[in-house]
Amino acid sequence: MNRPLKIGITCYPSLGGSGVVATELGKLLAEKGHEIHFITHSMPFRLGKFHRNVYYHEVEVSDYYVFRYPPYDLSLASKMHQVAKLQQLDLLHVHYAVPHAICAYLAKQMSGDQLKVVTTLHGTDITVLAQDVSLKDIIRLGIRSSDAVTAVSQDLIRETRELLDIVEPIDLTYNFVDKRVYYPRDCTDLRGDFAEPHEKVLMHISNFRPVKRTADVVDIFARVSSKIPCKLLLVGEGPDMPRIQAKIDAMGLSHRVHYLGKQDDVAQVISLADLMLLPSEKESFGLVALEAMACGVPTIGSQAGGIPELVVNGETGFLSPIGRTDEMAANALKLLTDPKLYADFREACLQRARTEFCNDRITAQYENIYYRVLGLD
Ligand code: GMT
Repeated sequence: MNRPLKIGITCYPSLGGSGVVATELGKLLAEKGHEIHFITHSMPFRLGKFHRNVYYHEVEVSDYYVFRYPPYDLSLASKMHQVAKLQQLDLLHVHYAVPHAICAYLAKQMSGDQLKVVTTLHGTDITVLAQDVSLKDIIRLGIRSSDAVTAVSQDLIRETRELLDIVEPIDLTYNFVDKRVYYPRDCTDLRGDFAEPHEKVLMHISNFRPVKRTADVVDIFARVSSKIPCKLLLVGEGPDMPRIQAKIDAMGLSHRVHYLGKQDDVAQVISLADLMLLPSEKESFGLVALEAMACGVPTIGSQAGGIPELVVNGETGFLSPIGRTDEMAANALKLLTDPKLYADFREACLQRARTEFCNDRITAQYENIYYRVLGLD
């Protein structure tokens, strides 16, 4: 049994799968006896109530009048150093390369080499930002100067190597769900608010950005609802939402669609669904497909990025080439009209989520990485 660690965690606290994973990881590590210090610009939104061994340090940014752009990155780096010194942190675990890996690098310069840095890549920090010439070299510096780098799928590792010429090792650490939170919830009462007993429920959850291809969600639903009675539940908010609402209206589907907006209790919401739709253009992992899998809900989606590492085509869902909404709709209908097939998929989902992507397994992988970089393995 190795000693408990003091770990600083930095993430985007207010949005996205990366913030969710970082916050859940911090809470789980704290339960295992490690001391966790979140260093972020606001309280991580999944942190919730008071947790033993969890501390929160807010980064304050100078708004001195000469600054056209307030220097958040420098304030974060200073705060990381201050917290590391005061709390005698063993390491900083930063989620998302920009600017967090660079800030951790600066903090390490201030604190000394004993402060180790672990960087987790989540996707768009590489697939989008590493293609931006104004950021590419500094992202490479952040990655190369980290003591360990992890990525949430093999596909993301491949892309990081290709885009940034990284030859150093990158650990694969898949995302996870807490099995005490993500399981099929009883929705007997609630489901009636959204669908009649004979209707199927299709769901999409995202930030409604172009990369999610939410227009494809509507196309798939239109095809399915032309064949069987069903409802579409849209969860989340984002820039494409007005366009999607207009498309739904124009297709005469408004009476079949419910807009739930942003929701916190995702496991409860997902348990309302029969199918999750994830036809993304790009997805380094696709956390929502895992959340659905853990609630026994198969995913119909695209073969983009890391999704095939998570959703086993023909076992826990069906995957098609990006944009093939005809095939996706046909697969949805196949599952929704065959109760035996659906029951098999549901069981396979629960099994896979509880084993391959279970919190105990992935948390232990991160701990092994921490002990390794500290020379305590
Ligand atoms: O695009 C999003 O959904 C948000 C983004 C983020 O930074 O949180 O998600 C990325 O990280 C998630 C957690 O690791 C992954 O599940 C998503 O697949 C990934 N998004 C993309 O690759 C587009």
